[in-house]
Amino acid sequence: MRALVMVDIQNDFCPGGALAVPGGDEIIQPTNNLLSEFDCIVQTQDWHPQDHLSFASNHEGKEPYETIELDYGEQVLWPDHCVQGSEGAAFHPDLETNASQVVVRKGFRKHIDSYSAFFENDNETVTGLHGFLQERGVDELFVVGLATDFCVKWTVLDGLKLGYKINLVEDAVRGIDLNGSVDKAMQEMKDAGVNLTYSKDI
Ligand code: VGL
Ligand code: ZN
Repeated sequence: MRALVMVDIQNDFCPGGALAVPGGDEIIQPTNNLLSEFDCIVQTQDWHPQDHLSFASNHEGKEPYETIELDYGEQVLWPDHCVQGSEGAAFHPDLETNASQVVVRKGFRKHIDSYSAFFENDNETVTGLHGFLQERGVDELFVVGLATDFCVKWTVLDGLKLGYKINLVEDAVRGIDLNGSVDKAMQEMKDAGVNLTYSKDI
């Protein structure tokens, strides 16, 4: 059984948003076109408290895109984005969300960032998505969304580790691209065994 996973298609990751991904809104049409192909549709939603540790504004003297070391490793500091309940955290208004069966929120714990749809960045705290998919008999995922080099990448890598067959829909993802991070992410996902596909082929 297959599922579509739409990662973080939220206003703040689209042009005009607080952490805009170049061309982020271009993925909406191909994503909407895919919905009728799936019986199981999942969305993730980045959902941070205002005092979240991933915001540069919460670290004296730090600017967005600098990095800090945390217990769980390196953390990129971001502009304030996807604050719980804000317009920026809402799904893009053109995204068709009525068919979504579950929304997985992530990044709501002040002290842990969360890129992957499966685990928070400590690699330990679970979101519950794996349990949901297992109970639904899902063994193959089609992943679309934002951003290729962060939340999409970690969702794909964790999903592969958990044993799912994973298809990345290349025309329905876009990246932030910090120092070549999109190319690096694509390589990491390919090395880990992702299958690349296009929305028109699904
Ligand atoms: C994301 C950076 C911070 C993403 C979320 O959705 O890729 N990136 N929070
Ligand atoms: Zn975030």
